[in-house]
Amino acid sequence: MKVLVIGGDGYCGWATALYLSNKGYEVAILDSLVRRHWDMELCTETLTPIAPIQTRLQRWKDLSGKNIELFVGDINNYEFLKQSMLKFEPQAVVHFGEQRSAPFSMIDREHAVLTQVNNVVGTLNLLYVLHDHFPDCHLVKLGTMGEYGTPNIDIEEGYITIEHNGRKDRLPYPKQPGSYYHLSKVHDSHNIHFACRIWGLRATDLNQGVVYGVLTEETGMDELLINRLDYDGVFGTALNRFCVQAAVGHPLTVYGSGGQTRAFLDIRDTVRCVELAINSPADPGEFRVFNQFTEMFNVGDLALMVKKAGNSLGLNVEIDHLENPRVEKEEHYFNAKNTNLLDLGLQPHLLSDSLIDSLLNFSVKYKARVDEKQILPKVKWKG
Ligand code: NAD
Ligand code: USQ
Repeated sequence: MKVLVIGGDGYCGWATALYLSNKGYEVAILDSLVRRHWDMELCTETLTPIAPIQTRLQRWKDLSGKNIELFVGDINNYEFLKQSMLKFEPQAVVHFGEQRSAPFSMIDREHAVLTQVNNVVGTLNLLYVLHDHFPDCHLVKLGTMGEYGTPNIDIEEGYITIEHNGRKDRLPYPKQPGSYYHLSKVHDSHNIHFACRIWGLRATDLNQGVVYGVLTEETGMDELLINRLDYDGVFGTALNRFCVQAAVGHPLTVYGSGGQTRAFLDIRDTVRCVELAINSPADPGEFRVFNQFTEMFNVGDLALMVKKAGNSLGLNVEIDHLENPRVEKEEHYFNAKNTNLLDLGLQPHLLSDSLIDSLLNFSVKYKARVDEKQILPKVKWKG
């Protein structure tokens, strides 16, 4: 199967492109490389030294004998996107190519606008190319668990059956996202759902939780294939940040009380989930939603797990509770369903088994690259 990975130079996309290529799919990567540009603007770098995309791909070809075609450009440029897709003729498109940081989207008006235009217009362009040229191609789109927010009822997979005044319907699950970034994903979901209903496109929205880890079978084959690992206050995510903080002796930055519960998964499960989704495509006209995560934790408990694992490696790990820069509930109910991917055969990696190998060991190995000035959060949701 021919699979186009949009955003294939990024954290999830790079691991996925190599995994699918290794499995025998014919893979192409399309990426504007804008994420590398945003890192430069923020004066930050991934913990792990990532090679230029062309070098990475050449190394992959030398090692595996497999070619991954590369299209460098922006999906907001419709002509570029259309011509790239006409050349490659994908049967499935996996779309990771968005601005994905909540703090980045909350810096100021410009960053909120950039995030929503980049994400919503890019996805809309993609829907039009699919409609005009590839109506049977399966769109696998990365959404986020954060689309749902933290409602006081169980979170279903995309839809909820509601009885109202004696009538019943299966409706899109209510969305209460917590940043302009998370909102951009809600807007995408609505646009994709509409395109499925009106044009009969087939799509799967993968509402992914927070991803952790840096090691996959393929990215571990050679240092030139290493994946990015963000630890800074803008692009770094909770658990990845905690491990890097533990490695350099910085107190773990739990925001507020730490009772915020989120859904998590290992990057090795991200790549597998994408494969499961493309192998059993949505039907024409179907907008399918999978909640893509394996375990739920609150950030305070995560910090305790990192402290325990860090101490077992001889690190001296302290936990700090910072004033929360975000506006979010710190004590709340959170119970999300995730049976769709398990039913398709996902066998989860558990955090308790991978914390040391996939995260703490990498953090210690590359700790000399850490710029401690980048650790504390600088973006506030209010004022
Ligand atoms: P990333 O920033 O590492 O990668 C995104 C890639 O997309 C980058 O290489 C960037 O250059 C590219 N890109 C962005 N806008 C583009 C555009 N307009 N045209 C072409 N390329 C563009 O992000 P990631 O962590 O790999 O996340 C990938 C996707 O998964 C995102 O959609 C994100 O919302 C979603 N997601 C990520 C996580 C996580 O924890 N990392 C969790 C849930 C969902
Ligand atoms: N948090 C801390 N300390 C930190 C960093 C974060 O306590 O140092 C807390 C945050 O306040 C929040 C939780 O941890 O309550 C998660 O924050 P995060 O930065 O790890 O994740 P988030 O902003 O939600 O975004 C990340 C990805 C995004 C993806 C999302 C999945 O950047 O692309 O969509 O995870 S989810 O959280 O399920 O929406």
